[in-house]
Amino acid sequence: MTCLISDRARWTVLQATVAEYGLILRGGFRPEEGDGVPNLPDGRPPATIILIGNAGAAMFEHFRRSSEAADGLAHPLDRWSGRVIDGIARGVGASGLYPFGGPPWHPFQRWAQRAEDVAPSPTGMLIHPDYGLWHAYRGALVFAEAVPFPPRGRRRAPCRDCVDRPCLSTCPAGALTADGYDVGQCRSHVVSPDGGACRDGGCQARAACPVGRAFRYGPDQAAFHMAAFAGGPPA
Ligand code: B12
Repeated sequence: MTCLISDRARWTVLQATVAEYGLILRGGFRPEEGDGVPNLPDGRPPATIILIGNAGAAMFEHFRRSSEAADGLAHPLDRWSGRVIDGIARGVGASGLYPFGGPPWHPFQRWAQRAEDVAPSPTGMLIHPDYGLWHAYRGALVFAEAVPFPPRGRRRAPCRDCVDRPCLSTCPAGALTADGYDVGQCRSHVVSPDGGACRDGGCQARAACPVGRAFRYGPDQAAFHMAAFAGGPPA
């Protein structure tokens, strides 16, 4: 078949499509044994995975105007992500996989490290050189065929040059330290009378990171994610 548009143009078109929802393409990879990528319904392994995610406030501005944000049902952001990304997937001959809906969960953080310049931070979240900790993954496009994507970069992980590590000393509950992340301690503090700063402003340890401050979530978005975390299953 003759290729009428270049690889770069295909990527640019897909980028523009996801941007209509405040989303961004987060790179791609060719799945290999051990990546934990499920086979296609016909039993073949997929040839391409392209990740879709969010950084900063753009996605939340779209989500907050959606029917899912207003219908009062559970998991509005997950349902919005599923509807939007399933629609995008249908338009490009792919199917969608999602970070939510488990357990078991698809290993999105492992996939992200295959696709783009992110690395584990001491918080458990992946840090991005531009977005810092202010980003997440909303889904993946799964293609049977080899679809082109830009090569992964080689940027240095910001945490490697961070001496002060404020993410490990700021948590008011002492739930995030060099010893790890104590989820129970975090949740108990967030729902307690002393947890107002975390409930209203989001995770204080995350906010202490100096990287990507321009992408910091606004108060509504921070409070939304924290309420989802405090209320039960992962956001
Ligand atoms: C279970 C889960 C949680 C559990 C963690 C339980 C635990 N003790 O580890 C809880 C509910 C505590 C949690 C909380 C949060 N989570 Co969470 N979580 C997940 C989920 C659904 C599954 C993780 C998993 O087990 N994967 C399976 C294994 C096999 O996958 P893996 O990639 O190989 O394994 C990685 C993770 O386990 C990770 N990890 C290990 N310990 C921790 C601890 C934390 C806090 C995190 C975030 C990751 C992490 O390291 C592994 C290697 O990279 C993922 C989505 C996904 N599908 O991956 C989101 C995910 C990891 N969470 C995410 C986020 C953003 C959060 C929150 C910050 C949400 C929020 N409120 O904004 C909070 C942190 C709490 C806070 N103070 O704000 C993002 C991280 C994005 C990033 N930049 O890396 C993910 C990828 C979801 C997404 N949509 O993007 N989460």
